[in-house]
Amino acid sequence: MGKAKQVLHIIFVLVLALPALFFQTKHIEASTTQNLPFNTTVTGYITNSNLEQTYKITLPRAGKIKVNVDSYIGDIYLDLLDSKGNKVWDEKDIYYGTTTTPKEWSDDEDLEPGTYYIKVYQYGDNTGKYTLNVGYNQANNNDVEPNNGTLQAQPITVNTQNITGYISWNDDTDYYKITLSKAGRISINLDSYIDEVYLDLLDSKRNKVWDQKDIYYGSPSTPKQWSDYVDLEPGTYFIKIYQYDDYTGTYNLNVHYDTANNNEVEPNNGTTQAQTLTLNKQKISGFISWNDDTDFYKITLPKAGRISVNLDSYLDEVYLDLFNSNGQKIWDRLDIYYGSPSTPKQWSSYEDLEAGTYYIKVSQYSYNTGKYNLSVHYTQANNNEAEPNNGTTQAQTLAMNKQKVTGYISWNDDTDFYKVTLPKAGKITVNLDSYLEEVYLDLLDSKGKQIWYEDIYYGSSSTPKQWSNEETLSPGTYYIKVHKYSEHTGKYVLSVKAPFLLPATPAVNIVSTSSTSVTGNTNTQSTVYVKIGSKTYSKLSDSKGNFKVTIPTQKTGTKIYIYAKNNYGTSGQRTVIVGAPPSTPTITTVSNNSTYVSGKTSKNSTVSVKIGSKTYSKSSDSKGNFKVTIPKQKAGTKIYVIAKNTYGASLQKRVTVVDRIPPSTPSVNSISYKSKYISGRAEANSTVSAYVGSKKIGSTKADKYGKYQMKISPRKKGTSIKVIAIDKAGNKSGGNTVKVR
Ligand SMILES: [Ca+2]
Ligand SMILES: [Ca+2]
Ligand SMILES: [Ca+2]
Ligand SMILES: [Ca+2]
Repeated sequence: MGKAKQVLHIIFVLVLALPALFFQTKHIEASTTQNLPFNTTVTGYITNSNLEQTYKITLPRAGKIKVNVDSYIGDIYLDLLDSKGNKVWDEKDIYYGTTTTPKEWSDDEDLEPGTYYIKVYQYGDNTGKYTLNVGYNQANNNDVEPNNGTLQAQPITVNTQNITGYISWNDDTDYYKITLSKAGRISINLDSYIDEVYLDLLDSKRNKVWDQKDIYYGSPSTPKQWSDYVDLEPGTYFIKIYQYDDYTGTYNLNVHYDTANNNEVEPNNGTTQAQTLTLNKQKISGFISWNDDTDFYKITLPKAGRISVNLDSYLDEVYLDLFNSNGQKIWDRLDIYYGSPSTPKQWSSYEDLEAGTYYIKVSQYSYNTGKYNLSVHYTQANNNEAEPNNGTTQAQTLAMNKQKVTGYISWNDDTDFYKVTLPKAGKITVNLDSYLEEVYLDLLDSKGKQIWYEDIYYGSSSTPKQWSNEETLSPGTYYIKVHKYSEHTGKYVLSVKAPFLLPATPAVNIVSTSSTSVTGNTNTQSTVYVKIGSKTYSKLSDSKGNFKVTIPTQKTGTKIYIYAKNNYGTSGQRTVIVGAPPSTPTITTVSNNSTYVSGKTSKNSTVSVKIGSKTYSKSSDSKGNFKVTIPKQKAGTKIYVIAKNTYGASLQKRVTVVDRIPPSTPSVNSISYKSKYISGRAEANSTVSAYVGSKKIGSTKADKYGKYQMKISPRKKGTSIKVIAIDKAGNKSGGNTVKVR
């Protein structure tokens, strides 16, 4: 020991002497305890009279000390004690030192702040010199001790706070507390500079979310960068970091937190807590977490219909169940997988259900957690069948020819019965438009015995299978049974036609503009309807099926629709058009030269030409023109023309045959220069005139025998006299020119 060091030694001994008296442990003796600053080398001697020395070190903050000993002694012991005398190190055995070559020994320890003692003491009877030096590195941790249990747990602000913690010889556990205001995902990130360390995550009741996550391969130079996440409900949680074996050191800790933004209403963990989901409107965002593995939703169908359940799942895998109100499973743990936080699995499935309350259960698959969106689309079936109709006694009566019933086969209704009753034998047709992929239809007799059944397939919700079948049946009651094939559900439209029970399409007599009723024939005791424009007139047919329905008179061309109804439906419809008799014919002049009578009346009418006792007839063409051939008639003959069609006869038209034949050239007896008369023969009753040049010199009327005698003044010999005759109609004969002799 040098002079300076000896002085120091004495000062230390003096300073330490008094407080050292109070130490309770016998291992530390006041006479040999000295303060040892860090990074200061002190030399000590073990002799048979000085068997041990104690050094005191003080750590202002937690950190790592490194104890270095160069021992020139064959063997010595070294202990490290805390301020209470607990042995951090017990009997570190430093051997193989010699007086010439020291044993270079060192060891380190992570320690909390405080006072510690290093005790060097004799082993056996070995004596000699040693040097001691203690290095110190602050851990620079910012965790707040004590934090050794949930009650002391240090709060961490998620997303912002970075903790540097420290596991040391005398602090093996650190607790941190996080508070989640909403459900969400936390990621715990730990950079561990420790060889190996444990991490637990606890809920507020100290249930272990994570148990002994073992984080290893850390080192003071290269931390292990570890991270893990978990989905949690709102609440307080504890992170516990604690020692593995005797490994110590620092770590960095932070917690990242993303709220799930779920809008479900917890607790919703069973049917009684089930959250009501509004059909077609509500999109629920739900969350399956470590501490919530089940969500129940309740839906209510006011009427039978189809629900589509849509789930966007951000979970790797999740279960979905559908129950009815009795707890029966409609869907049993449908397994929805391939979801991920970045790309949800877009899943959908549908079911046809009767009216009622149902439950959807979303539940955890294995340890998968995360978010999902749930919505339910609902379309009413709009079926008009009368449930219950599940057997012959409940069978719904189906009105043949009239009724189309829309029925529905659903998960909870697999059978519908319908009843028809035939008053007489005949052929019926059963028609089914099936929107089901496949369905059975049975025809049963009055005792419920099957007559036939049919497997009707290839229907779809968009395009129904249009099926029909005919059967001739004797009078009686029959049942039609529509029932489920396998698991197929959906809508159908059923009708039964029995045309033989309908009234015949009425036979209708013509209706003219003068008609005040529509008459005809159909089945007996049927109500006959006459529809004109927006008005309908009706009357029951009589015991022979004849009917007479009073109507106001109608204009020509008016369309009238006639049909009959009875208890089994409506007959076919007859259409008649109101017609009128032809118009009074117009006639082109008929002469004694004519070989026909022509003119115009209404189209397609029969034109009759009556002359004396004879009648000649012909149809008018499509424009109403007609031409009826007749024998030539004498002028003055009366002709009667009338036109007829199905609606009646026109007024009669009378025409008189006109004269169009000129008289023959009159004969002229010889005329002398003394003659005072010209005579001859001409057409009976014609007017005979004589001309000299253009001058009329006389005129007379032939008698009924054709004789005429005309008074003239005598004319000179050689004078040319022209004689002509003109009949009553003004027809002129040729001229007869004679010379006066
Ligand atoms: Ca602690
Ligand atoms: Ca939930
Ligand atoms: Ca039904
Ligand atoms: Ca039914």
